Amino acid sequence: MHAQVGIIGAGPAGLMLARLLQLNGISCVVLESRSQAYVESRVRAGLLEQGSVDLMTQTGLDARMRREWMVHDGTEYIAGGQRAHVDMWDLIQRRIYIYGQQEVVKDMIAVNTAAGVPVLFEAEAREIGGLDTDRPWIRYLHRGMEQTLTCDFIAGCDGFHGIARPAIPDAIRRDYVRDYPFGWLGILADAPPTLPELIYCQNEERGFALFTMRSPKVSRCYLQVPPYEDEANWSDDRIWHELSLRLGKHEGIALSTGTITQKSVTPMRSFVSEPMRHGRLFLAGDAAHIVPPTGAKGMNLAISDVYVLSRALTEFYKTGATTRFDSYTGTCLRRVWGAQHFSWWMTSMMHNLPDESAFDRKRQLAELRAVLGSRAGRTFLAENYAGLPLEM
Ligand code: RFL
Ligand code: PHB
Repeated sequence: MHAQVGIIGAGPAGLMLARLLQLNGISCVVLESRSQAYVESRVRAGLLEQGSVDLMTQTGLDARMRREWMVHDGTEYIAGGQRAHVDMWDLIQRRIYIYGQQEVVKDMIAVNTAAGVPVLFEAEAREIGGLDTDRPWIRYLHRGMEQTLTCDFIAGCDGFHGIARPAIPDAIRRDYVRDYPFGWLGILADAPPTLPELIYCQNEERGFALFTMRSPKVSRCYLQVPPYEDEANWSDDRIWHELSLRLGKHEGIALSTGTITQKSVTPMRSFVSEPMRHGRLFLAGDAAHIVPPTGAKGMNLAISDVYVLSRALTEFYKTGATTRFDSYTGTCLRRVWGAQHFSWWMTSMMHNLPDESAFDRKRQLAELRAVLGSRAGRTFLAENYAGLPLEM
């Protein structure tokens, strides 16, 4: 089989790239190791920035999203027992959108398949090669049979554990890593959101909690826990009790509880690998970088990477120009490092470190008060949270 672009991975990066290429008349094949049912039910991110929403709109991926999303003009913070509201609309005239990643993925699969883009599920890429030639290839296993896809370019959209990044020789690749001494226990519950807006809580004694949602009837909540905590240690009662303690008592806020339908623990990591291009291989999304979820940037970065990549590929097929290939790493990494800084900053400001001194705890609280208590601080937070432009 041959396609102009071979895409490994049917997450937000691979599927958005497939859509952008198809709209520009470039042929591609998407190889996904998991089943369609699995990728469509994997619970992950929930927050879309304006830039991601705009791109989904321009590419005709917005019909169901517009019916089901929850539009947020502001976000609530609780720190040191005090509430603060960051009104993004008032500060920067931008907002954020809640629409689950698995819904984004479902819509992208439906639209791509309806347009005739081959998305092969249970097709695991095993090896890639020919990256320095004009005929790179992907060897993959589909329905028990080993097959080869030849292409002009390979897009490694295969997430953090994929095979694309390790195909860049160690001598060329540089990884920047920071692991955090905590993780997030995330739950989905049949419970209306506690507030219509997201609540980020920093509790001096007990740590971080986040109250978000998926619909008017479904809450998504997160608790800071040790990094490799076993979710089996967390009974439903213990989760609700802990969420209630971290939230604290505030007028007009009553914790909304219900049946927990899903729980899982995610370790937290900041990671960047460069370069994002090697010969005819391009990395995009989690394959090249990971951010801790506190800033809600991962899915949005995946979408902005492939926007940049689609422009480079479109220009190449239209004019033969390769300048955008050469600038791909630099263009993406400017935005990635901006998001890395913001995600690290939010994470370190909102979580309790296990070995933190009493001084550090007080300093952290003072920082939160300084940021949330000044219009300049809230504006900085809002600008980064609501998202930087797609291409910087
Ligand atoms: P994905 O979604 O991991 O997709 C990669 C796909 O590649 C497949 N694959 C292979 N296929 C074929 N052959 C192989 N050899 C393969 N190896 C892997 C995998 O099966 C998979 O389907 O990466 P992508 O597309 O780069 O998208 C990245 C996002 O998924 C990720 O950054 C976000 O989920 C991060 N994230 C958040 N991002 C946001 O923008 N907003 C949020 O609110 C937000 N919250 C979160 C998050 C991530 C979380 N977890 C669980 C990590 C909250 C959490 C708890
Ligand atoms: C989510 O809705 O899952 C979500 C929202 C904001 C975050 C992380 C996750 O910072």
